[in-house]
Amino acid sequence: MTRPVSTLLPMQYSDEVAAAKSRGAPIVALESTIITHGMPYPGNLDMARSVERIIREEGAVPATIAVIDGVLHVGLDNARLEALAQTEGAMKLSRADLAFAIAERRTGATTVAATMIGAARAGIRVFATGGIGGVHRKAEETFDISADLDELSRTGVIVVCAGAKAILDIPKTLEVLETRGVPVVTYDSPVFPAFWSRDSGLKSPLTLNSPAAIANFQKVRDQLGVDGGMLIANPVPEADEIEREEMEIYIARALDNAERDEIAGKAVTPYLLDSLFRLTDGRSLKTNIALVENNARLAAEIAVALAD
Ligand code: PSU
Ligand code: MN
Repeated sequence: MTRPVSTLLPMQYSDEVAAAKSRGAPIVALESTIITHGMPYPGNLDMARSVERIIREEGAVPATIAVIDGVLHVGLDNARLEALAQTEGAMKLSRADLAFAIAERRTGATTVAATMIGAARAGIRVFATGGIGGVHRKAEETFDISADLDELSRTGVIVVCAGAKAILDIPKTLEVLETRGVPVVTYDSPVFPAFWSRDSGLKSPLTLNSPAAIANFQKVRDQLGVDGGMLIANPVPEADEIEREEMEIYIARALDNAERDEIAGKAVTPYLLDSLFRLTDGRSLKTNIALVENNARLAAEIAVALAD
């Protein structure tokens, strides 16, 4: 059972999220593109359930966001989560087409950008994901820069990720974030992580060592009236990482395949992730799941610290 938030906006909270909102409990938003376009079934469903469980264990409430039959859901009950994980042909929604999917009564998964918009509308300040979109390699030719970066600059949500995916041009991604005024804070490490690996070879712009310090930084930003989002980079646990040098070999092959198959636009990131899954015999997926779980835990801790 869910209830409408407003008669104007077709947005529905799950019972669990509605209850959390009414008692002011910490909530962590979760995206759904990672479920529909980022991982194969049934691993995607296991991942979606385990991140929700971790967030509850840490004393917060999970809110997975998706558009189902034209309704923007903030929090998915079990049946909806299960159905979404098996939906083929769901749209991949960003700022440009979130409203389109609602207007046309479609079903679509939200990327980082669209999830931030949904979270902000629902008053949720913390969001956990795997890796954000960024500036693609050869962007100087393709102009392929994820709308996630623009969204981070304008929407006031803290996004916890494992860095930018190593398939991207990470130095250029950090440059764009700096230009747009997005704080990039690596958790407990001086180096910026590269998703599957703990070290991108680049120094992190900022470092903080506790959820309380991150919450405090956000409070000062609020006091100063500095709006927009903030990126928290949380390195994948050592036991689960794939070293950068090794990953780079697979990435080069995946990028070659994408060029050969003339992949462009929204299809690029899902294509590369799937290609890497196969090139690494599933290891990249195991690492991907481990880092999302790790991010869910930190995001919940930050949400709890913000509520204090
Ligand atoms: N991180 C993952 N898996 C994913 C994504 C991120 O581990 O599937 C998704 C996110 O939804 C992110 C999107 O917003 O990829 C970026 O897509 P693009 O590069 O087309 O902007
Ligand atoms: Mn793109």
